[in-house]
Amino acid sequence: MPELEIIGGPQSNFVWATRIALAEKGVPYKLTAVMPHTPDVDAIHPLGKVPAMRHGDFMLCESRAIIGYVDRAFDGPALFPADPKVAAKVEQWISLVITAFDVTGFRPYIGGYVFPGTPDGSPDRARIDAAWPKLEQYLGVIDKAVASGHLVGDSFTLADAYMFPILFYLRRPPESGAAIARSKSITAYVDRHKVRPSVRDTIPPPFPGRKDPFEKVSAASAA
Ligand SMILES: N[C@@H](CCC(=O)N[C@@H](CS)C(=O)NCC(=O)O)C(=O)O
Repeated sequence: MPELEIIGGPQSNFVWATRIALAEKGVPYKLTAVMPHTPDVDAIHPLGKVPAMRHGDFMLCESRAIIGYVDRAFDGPALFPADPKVAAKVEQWISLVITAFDVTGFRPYIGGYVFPGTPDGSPDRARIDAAWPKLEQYLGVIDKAVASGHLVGDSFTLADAYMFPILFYLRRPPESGAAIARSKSITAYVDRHKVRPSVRDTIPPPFPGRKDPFEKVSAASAA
C-alpha cells in the first residue's frame, strides 16, 4: 500500500477534522503542512483549498470525500455507525458544519482576527462585526445540540470531529469566548473531547512565524 499523504496546514479546522478521523481509523499518513493556494494544493483542489490528499497516484480533495475514501480503502474501525438513522444524523451535522456553521459564521468571524488583511495587522472590525450576529445565533443552536456531550447518540462520531475544532478555536476571541463561557454546554463539550486521544494528539501548533492575535485577550482573562 503506498503512503497516504494529507496536504494542508494542521491549523485548518478541516485538516484537523480529517486528522481526527484518520487517528480514529488508526491509519498512518504523512502531513504536508502547506497553506491553501500553494502548488501542492492547487495541483489537486480546483479551488486551492485544504485538505487535499495523495495516495499513490490517486489524488482527492474535500475533507468528507477524503475521510470516506480512507474509511473504505483502509483496515480499521468503521468511521460511520452501521445504523442507517444514526449514520444519517452524523452526515446531517457534518453537512451543517461544512455548509453553514463554518462558511457563514466561523470563517468570516475568525478570519477577521487571524487573517485581517489590515495594513497594521489589527483585527478587521467591519468583517468581525458583520459576521458575529450569525455566529452568535449558531452558537445558540450548537449549545443545545451538544447538551448531551455528543452531537449524535452517546459516543464520539465524525460529527464531533467536525464540530470540535471550530468550538476549540472560538473560545479565544472576545465575543465568541464570552458567549461560550455563558453557554450551558459548550465548555463541557470541549473539555470532554479535547482529551480524547485522536483529538489531543492532533491539536495544532500555533501558525509558524505569526503573532498570536488573541495574546492580549488571553492575558486579560488570565489576570
Ligand atoms: N468543504 C471543504 C472546505 C475546505 C476549506 O474551506 N478549507 C480552508 C482552510 S480551513 C481553505 O482552504 N480556505 C482557503 C480558501 O477558501 O480559499 C472541505 O470540507 O474540505
